[in-house]
Amino acid sequence: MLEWFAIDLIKQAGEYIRLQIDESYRIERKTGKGDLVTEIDRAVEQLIVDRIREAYPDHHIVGEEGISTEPDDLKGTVWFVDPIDGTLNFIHQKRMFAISVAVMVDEVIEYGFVYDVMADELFVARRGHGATLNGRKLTTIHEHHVRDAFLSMNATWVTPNQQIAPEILAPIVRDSVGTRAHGAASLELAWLAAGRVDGYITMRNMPWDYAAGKLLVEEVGGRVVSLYGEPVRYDGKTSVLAGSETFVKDVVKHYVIAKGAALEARPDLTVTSNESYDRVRDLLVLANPHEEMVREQYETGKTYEAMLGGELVGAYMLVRRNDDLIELVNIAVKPDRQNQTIGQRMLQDAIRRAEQTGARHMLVCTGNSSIVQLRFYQQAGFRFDSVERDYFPNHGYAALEEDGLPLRDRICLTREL
Ligand code: 2AM
Ligand code: CA
Repeated sequence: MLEWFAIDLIKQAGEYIRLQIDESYRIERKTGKGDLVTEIDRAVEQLIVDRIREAYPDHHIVGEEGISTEPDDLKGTVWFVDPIDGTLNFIHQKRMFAISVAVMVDEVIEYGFVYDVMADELFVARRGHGATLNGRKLTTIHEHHVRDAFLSMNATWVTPNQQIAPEILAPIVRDSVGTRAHGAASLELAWLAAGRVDGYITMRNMPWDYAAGKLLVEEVGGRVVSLYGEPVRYDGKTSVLAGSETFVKDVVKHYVIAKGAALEARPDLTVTSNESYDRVRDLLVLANPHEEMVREQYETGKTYEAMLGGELVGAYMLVRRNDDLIELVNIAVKPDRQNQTIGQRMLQDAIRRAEQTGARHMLVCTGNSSIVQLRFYQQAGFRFDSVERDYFPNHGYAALEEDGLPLRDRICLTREL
């Protein structure tokens, strides 16, 4: 069966690495000084890919070194393979690196294997069946807040870097019991599942780094999400925040989203005053399909646009209702840029700008079926204020369903500034 096949395969690959580790091998640089690949990484991936293809010719394989058949989508069975996770450790320390293999069936991870090659520790998770370390069952992890957690995180993320402002994660390092940089994502997640660390944070992982470790953590009651508390993606780079439910909530709420920290998360995101309606028209009508209304709001209010690198990714408007009240309207994020916290950061920006106008309250209205938005506004401190029943059908909006709910009533929320 698949589990035994995978274990046998990983043990064989591990044996090969142990034989090669003291031999000389070629090292190449991939994207940067810390991103290296050796001949061994490639040879191990080749070995694993060959055996999977022989045993399961219809399965897809996504491997870090690209010796694989990358699927167009994640349907069917997909293997995520990192032949050596923690290549820098492999090269320099000759320990603390792992073979990481995950098996996904129809977009759900069913098996996760993380093998610490030099320690000969094999962590196995099967969805719904728990997790083991060398055959011994792992128990449910303990709940920790940041203040009583022992963490694993690379120092990179608290020094100037491309992914996050250092001031966001530095307080977590300061408040925790201790922080260690272990340098192999899959192993750090496996150790979390074994209770050896209480939290793991990184800003840059690929599915082959975390997919196996994520299932290990989940099978012992932990959570693995993005740093902003969103589900991690399997189609590209993501941040990873892992730990007990308590730890994950504590980090997202009190360190990342609190005080508008999310606004700084991408240093290359800027929000500035918009000067041309045509530039933002397509975005604004995503938020409100009634263009005449949008056009009128554009004339009476102020519009802001969000740029990520050179790309226009979002827009919103502020409309003054009276001396005390300012309304946020038509906040929109480009569809392929959604769920990347851009909306959150535009909202923080809007609140800051509204504060500067001297208004005392901020208003925002949305539909009863916009569950995500209702959550999003409440997280930013907005509270329910009023409901206008049947606002949408009465104002000529086309029948629309979101999350299985018909769009009917307009919900307005307010927040003190
Ligand atoms: P690797 O050794 O297989 O490249 C290092 O802190 C951790 O992040 C390791 O698990 C490492 O995996 C991973 N990592 C390093 N550089 C990365 C990159 N550019 N993209 C994704 N993951 C990376
Ligand atoms: Ca690797």
